[in-house]
Amino acid sequence: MHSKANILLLYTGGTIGMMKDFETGALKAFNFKKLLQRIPELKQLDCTIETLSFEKPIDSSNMNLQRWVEMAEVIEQKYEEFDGFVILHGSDTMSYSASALSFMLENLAKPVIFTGSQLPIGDLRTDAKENLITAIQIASLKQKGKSVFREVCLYFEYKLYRGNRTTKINAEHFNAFRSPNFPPLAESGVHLKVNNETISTKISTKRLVVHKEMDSNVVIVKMFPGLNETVLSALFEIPNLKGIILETYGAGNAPTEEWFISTLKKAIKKGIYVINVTQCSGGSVNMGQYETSTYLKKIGVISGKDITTEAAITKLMYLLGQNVSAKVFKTIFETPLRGELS
Ligand code: ASN
Repeated sequence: MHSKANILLLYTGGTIGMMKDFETGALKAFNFKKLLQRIPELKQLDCTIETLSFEKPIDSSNMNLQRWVEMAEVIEQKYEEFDGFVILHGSDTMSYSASALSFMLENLAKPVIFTGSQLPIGDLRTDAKENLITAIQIASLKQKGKSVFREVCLYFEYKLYRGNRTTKINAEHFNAFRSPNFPPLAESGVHLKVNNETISTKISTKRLVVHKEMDSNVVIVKMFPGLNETVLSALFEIPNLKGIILETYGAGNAPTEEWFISTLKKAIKKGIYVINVTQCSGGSVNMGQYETSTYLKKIGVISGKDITTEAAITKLMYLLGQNVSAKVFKTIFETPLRGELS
């Protein structure tokens, strides 16, 4: 007999559950249970849904490490009870959270689907209903008794993506996300088309392990013509700084000037990890393709390959939190842990 999937819906905040403040006109988080009552369509879904909410829902600009742990703990505590998890989250930092959770949840064998919307669910033209309903259907999807999606995903505007491959690309369009270096896992049209070649088919028999330690002594630096020695070297003097995501040009290129290379070299010698990520919205770092990246490779800069900045910074915080030894840090960073790089 076919048993109904049991889905847990966790509301963390975001536009999806917001309402306009009467006095200021600004959007702010609202009691989500009340809003859910306005979606009678949910009763038609072929699954049972339970809801949970952050005590104080937030605009996702207030997302932080503690709240990632809160989300991970909900999944840890409810893991056996539910077949899938849908996390309602503001779109602004959704790609960071999806990336972070992908690293925090090791051996995940059930779907964790992040979604949200650009317009509140109460708005007449809202994109929230479609996102929410389809995300729940996706989380319920099973084949031969096993969940079809067994990873952290992000669903938005008819596309399901691997969460740690996404980036928010538009502040206004309903089509707000892109996965520049990895194809969608599924597309929703008249039919829900699953892209079988892209989904993780690893069947983990190991128990879910939830990693809660992350280290935020890190920074992202975007290169620009004009970045000077005083500024760059001051950054490396930050007490306790452990790693830097360097957003370089094109295929991982940076200036060849002496001061630049020696500043990086000094930092690496001090034990600070420097990770090379491209500031282009698609494509990969390939150190050694140009002379302007050969030096970086020589001095021990780590290649982020085709990782997004969101996945790079969360992977860095995650690996630092796991106290990965300096000997293997580079190798581990350059190896895909959750399908975040090719
Ligand atoms: N500021 C909102 C948030 O990220 C944006 C949204 O959800 N569309 O919480």
